Amino acid sequence: MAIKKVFPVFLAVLLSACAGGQSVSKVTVTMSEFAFEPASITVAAGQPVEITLINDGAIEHDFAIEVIPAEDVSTEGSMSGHDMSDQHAEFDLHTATGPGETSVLRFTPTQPGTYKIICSVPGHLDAGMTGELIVK
Ligand SMILES: [Cu+2]
Repeated sequence: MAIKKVFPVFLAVLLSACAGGQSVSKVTVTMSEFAFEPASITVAAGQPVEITLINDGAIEHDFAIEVIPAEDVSTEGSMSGHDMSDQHAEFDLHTATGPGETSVLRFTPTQPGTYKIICSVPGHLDAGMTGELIVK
């Protein structure tokens, strides 16, 4: 009897969590030398995403996606004076985080696909600092 009463409530909570729309998908990514953890992130098209980037390393790292259709892009706590001298292109998504610091990247992806995440600090991509954002 107890199960019959509780189950519909549990189901309703699950459904509201998955309903998309205005709910924000929150992800925490830890950066270090030279990796993103987790290296693969899966989010839903049309749903706002908030990625909290924790730099657990001893040097600066960033999180960049060169091309991704996205709306409502904003960052918080991104480093100023970040070295982007290696760059030949602008990034659609980019936030730089100093050692021991945290920054936040918010956006809403609009098209399903697999998008490459890199750390654009010179030398880091070559050292294997890469990941993927999967938009379903
Ligand atoms: Cu890096």
